[in-house]
Amino acid sequence: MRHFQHVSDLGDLRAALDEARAVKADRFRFESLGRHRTALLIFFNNSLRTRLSTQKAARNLGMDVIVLDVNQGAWKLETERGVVMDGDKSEHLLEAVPVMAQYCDVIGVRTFARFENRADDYQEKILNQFIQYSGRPVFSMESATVHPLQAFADLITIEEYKEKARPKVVLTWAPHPRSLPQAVPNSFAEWMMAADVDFVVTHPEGYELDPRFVEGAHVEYDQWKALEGADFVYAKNWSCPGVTRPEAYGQILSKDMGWTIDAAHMAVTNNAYFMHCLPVRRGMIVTDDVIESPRSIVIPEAANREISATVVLKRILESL
Ligand code: AN0
Ligand code: CP
Repeated sequence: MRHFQHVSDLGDLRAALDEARAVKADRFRFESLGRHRTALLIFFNNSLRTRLSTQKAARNLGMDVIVLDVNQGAWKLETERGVVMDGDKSEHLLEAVPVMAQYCDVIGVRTFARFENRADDYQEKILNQFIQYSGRPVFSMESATVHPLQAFADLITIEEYKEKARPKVVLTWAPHPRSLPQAVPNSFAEWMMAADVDFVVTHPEGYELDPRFVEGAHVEYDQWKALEGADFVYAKNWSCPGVTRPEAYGQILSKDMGWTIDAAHMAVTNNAYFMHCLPVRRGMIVTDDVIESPRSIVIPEAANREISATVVLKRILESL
């Protein structure tokens, strides 16, 4: 595997999950694979889990790691070609990317959706410039439209906790005070559609996810109905994807606190496990009692970020 953005990049998903289980059982088994190889992790946006788990994964494989926070210490980067750079941006991505590539073998990039232009975001303009101008394998650490390391960790977690062969997994929108990207729900949907689960998505009108991620998925606008009999509840806020409401792309259409996951919502499920990628806002997305309950698996879910990243970096190293 060279680049990593989509579930299809892993090939056979069953084999990837078996590999994840093997890596988790012995995470240092491949510690000579990354010797004298350097991973460069570039952050345009904040991160706690991705920043730590991806470094840990690289070290499991014996790699060296360099972390760069572009907006704190590096020159501010211009990303548009043809502009007169008379503003606050000192360097262009077209020089910065090939320079960064000189010092590493693999590049991870966190670059959130900017919500300025839907086409730019949905074409993954920034991530693709890294692919095009670095000549290195590039993996998404949450880019404009996808968060594949998260979705892979989520699927590993569901595999570990499921109590039946084909569990019912519900992705539910929940309220949040800020405009958030669609990357997490997009990737979660993409991975659930590829997995052996009964997948249902629920959200208010206007929050329809891009068809490239939810084509063929069961969408249920009544959250209570969607949650009935669920084995896993995956809560996440996202802003308007601009599918049915193009003019509202990236905006907040609802702050309906009736969608917050509380004990009453969990009561209609099949004693479901509660999942969230974190960071989560308590009282908005989920109540304290639900996230603190024995059925909340948000911490083991975060722990599996190290496993998904180890498998992904291992596969990239094997392709070098
Ligand atoms: C980001 C998002 O919703 O995409 C990162 C989640 C992993 N969340 C926030 O910015 C709060
Ligand atoms: N879930 C996740 O990617 O968290 P961070 O934004 O803290 O990396």
